[in-house]
Amino acid sequence: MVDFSDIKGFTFDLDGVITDTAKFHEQAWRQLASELHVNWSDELGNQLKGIGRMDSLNMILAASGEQDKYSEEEKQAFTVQKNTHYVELIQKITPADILPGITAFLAEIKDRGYVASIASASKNAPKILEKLGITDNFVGIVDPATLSHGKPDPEIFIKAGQLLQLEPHQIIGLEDASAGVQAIKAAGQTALGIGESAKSADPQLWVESTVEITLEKIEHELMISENKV
Ligand code: B16
Ligand code: MG
Repeated sequence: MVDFSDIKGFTFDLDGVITDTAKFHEQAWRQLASELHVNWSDELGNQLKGIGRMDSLNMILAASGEQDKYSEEEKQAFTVQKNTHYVELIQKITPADILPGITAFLAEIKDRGYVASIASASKNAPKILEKLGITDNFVGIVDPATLSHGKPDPEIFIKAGQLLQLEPHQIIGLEDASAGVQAIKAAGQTALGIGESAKSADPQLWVESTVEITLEKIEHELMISENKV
């Protein structure tokens, strides 16, 4: 476990950490699933959190045993259709959609000289950050189109750490998805998990909700885990 004084930056997942775009992803996937006459369940919706676009479609088709029914071209067209619907839905995002506590935390880390970057599987991340009015809080956004592997592979968090120009032990990664927590830990960063899904991957730090995230809380939790208090 690292010392709080070593920490110089943060890598942020987007959906479920900064804002709740999952509800829009779910709406768009549900609509597509209904048009393709495949099954949908809340459990399936949860499993798609943090998973890239084509992998999500493959999981939806596989849940109904239809993973081999369509050609790559057809599947590509389905993901475009889903994304067109999703992009329509996210037009209504405003700064009021930032999750509780996150605006204050971003201000706090900026004031104290920490750097931050985005490690989101979403190709729509730049658009969403702009709508939320927080683009300037981040030194960079990893382009998911440049990745060979999705979460739980560490690649996206390694690249987000490189954007910060910091070593892994100087970074805390924030994630709500189990696959994301695994990716942070595999990248050698300290994972701050948020919510139940993240807990299952045993992050070094954990909060139930974004509202709890402050530098003071992080410092305190790191000290407890080091048995210093
Ligand atoms: P897009 P995150 C993920 O965001 C979402 O949780 C996941 O549901 C979505 O399929 C994925 O981004 C790709 O998003 O279709 O917009 O490129 O949690 O990694 O910020
Ligand atoms: Mg997420």
